[in-house]
Amino acid sequence: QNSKMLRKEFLYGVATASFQIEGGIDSRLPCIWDTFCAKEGTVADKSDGSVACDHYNLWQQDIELIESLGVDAYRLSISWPRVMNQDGSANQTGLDFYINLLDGLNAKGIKPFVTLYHWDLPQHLEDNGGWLNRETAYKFAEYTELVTKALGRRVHSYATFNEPFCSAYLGYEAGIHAPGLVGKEFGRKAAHHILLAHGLAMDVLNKYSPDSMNGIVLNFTPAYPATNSTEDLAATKFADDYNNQWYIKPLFDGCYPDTINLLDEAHKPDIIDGDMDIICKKIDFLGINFYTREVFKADDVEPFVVVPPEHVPLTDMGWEIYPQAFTELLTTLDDLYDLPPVYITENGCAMPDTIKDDVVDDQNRIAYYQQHLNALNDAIEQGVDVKGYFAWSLMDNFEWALGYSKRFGIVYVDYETQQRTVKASGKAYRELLAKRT
Ligand code: GCO
Repeated sequence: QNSKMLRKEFLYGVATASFQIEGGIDSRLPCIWDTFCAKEGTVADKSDGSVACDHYNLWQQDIELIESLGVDAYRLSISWPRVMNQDGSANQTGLDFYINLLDGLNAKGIKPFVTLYHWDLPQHLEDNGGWLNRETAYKFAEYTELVTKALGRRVHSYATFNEPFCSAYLGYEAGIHAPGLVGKEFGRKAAHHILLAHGLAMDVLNKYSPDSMNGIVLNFTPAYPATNSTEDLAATKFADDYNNQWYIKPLFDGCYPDTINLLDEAHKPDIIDGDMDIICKKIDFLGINFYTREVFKADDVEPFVVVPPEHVPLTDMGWEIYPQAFTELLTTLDDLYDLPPVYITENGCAMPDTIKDDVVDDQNRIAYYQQHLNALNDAIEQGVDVKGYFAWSLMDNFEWALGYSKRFGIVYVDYETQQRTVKASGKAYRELLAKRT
């Protein structure tokens, strides 16, 4: 096959996030997810991140695990409350953890892709209003400065944020993620401060880490209409603007989607003169996370409602398996925006895995990956400049509001023993990567 994706230049990796795998909570400040997990009715299995995959202690063997998969890169995130004290000074123990980890990866030739914010806001900042407080954006820039100065040249790529949609909408509007606020008046305001923080941090990254590839990671759930009626098409456009374009348009066009004019005054972000210029900065790469699509229809009360998937293939999350949306997403974004090189920073699925005699035969996950890699290949053949792909996730981990009940890893984790077992999908990934020429 003559696919670009089978050449050595195309980068493959695996991804994780700090709160989902680290544990080691005694050596860091509390974050909003610690607080959220401790509340009644927030996490399906009543679990938390206090141990998770115990990666804080097992990081050396985890580096060997990553190496054994034959990947080129590892995407991880830094826990803000682990590296910065409340007074803004450095927590050297926390920084050393990441320095050792990065040195270990670099020694094996594995490129570190570092995300600065994967949802674990220090609790003391939330107590001060969190992302509803503009001040948090400036704190984020200070944190970025501390990290970039401390980590030096160890990082191949920095992403400011992972999925602003999830932090803003799920955390401050729908209330299903930390900090669990509910209200339409909160989501857009939180989103604006996160995007502002991104822009401020880009300046810091370009100043203190000019040689790394610096950008941001966005998630997209492409919106499809239930029917071709004018009403359903309009509802779907609204949903797409609200969930997807809201987070990318300001980065490239320096404005929010026109849908903003349909929102009540109280629901609009607090934009100060100059903000949109800060947000609309050149980025070296765009990270895109893709899992599924959603179907929408018009409604008498809400601007749009989701039509739950029926009689279609689903993952263990209940998410429709629809790889064609992956291709269409990439070609559409490429048409709409002047994109820099793209990295697929997350793609994967939860499946109801079982382990027997040290074997996890997850043929369903292998099929998901094959379909999505093919869909990605189609987008590349249609001209989208995609340079790499990360499987979510390296290993099973804390799946947020669903706790440990959902397994996304290509490596199985036994949470009793912390034993890691490479699944059939992990072996298939290794074989694919080994075939590259
Ligand atoms: C994400 C998250 C991951 C989730 C994954 C599955 O960025 O959405 O990075 O933390 O575990 O998406 O829901």
